[in-house]
Formats: sequence, C-alpha cells, structure tokens
Amino acid sequence: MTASKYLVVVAGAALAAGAFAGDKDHSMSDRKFDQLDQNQDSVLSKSEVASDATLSATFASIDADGDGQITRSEYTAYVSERDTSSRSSNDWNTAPDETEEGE
Ligand SMILES: [Ca+2]
Ligand SMILES: [Ca+2]
Repeated sequence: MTASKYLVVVAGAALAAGAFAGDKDHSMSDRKFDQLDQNQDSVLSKSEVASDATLSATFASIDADGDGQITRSEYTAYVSERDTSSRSSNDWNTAPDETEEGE
C-alpha cells in the first residue's frame, strides 16, 4: 500500500495551492490599505496616511462616519467611488491644490 505516501503528496499540493489562491485574492486596494496600516489594527489613522499626499488631503471625505479613522470598508468605498466617477466633479475635494504629488 502506498496510500499514505499519496496522501502526503496531495496535502502538500493543497497547501501550496491554498497559499497561492490566498495571495491572488488580495485586491489592489486591499494591498495598499495593508501597506498604509502600519500597526495592523485594520484602520488607518491620519498619521498612517501621512505618507500619501492624496489620502491625507482627502482624509476627511474618506472618513465617512467622521471618527478620525479610515476603516477598510471606508477605504474600499473611497477607492471604488474614485474609480467609477471619472467625471471632473471635485466638489468633495477641499484640498487647495494637488501639485505636491512628487513624493
Ligand atoms: Ca492602523
Ligand atoms: Ca471612520
């Protein structure tokens, strides 16, 4: 009987496939969120988005409930809204100018 050997091979393959699938499931916006969430408490504080000029400038509008932190769902909503509304309406953007995108 080589059944036990077969099982080991299958288990190993399943583990490898699972690892790859998990990584693939990560969307771009989730990746960015995880990058910014330095203390990994699943919310972004104002200091955590300080490295991103655009996010800092629009922090208040992303923070839908105004508790001073951006949750993953608030961030996702912001990203999908930004992607879908490509019209030039900027009335939600209170930033005086956006010329500091170099960093
Ligand atoms: Ca955080
Ligand atoms: Ca919030």
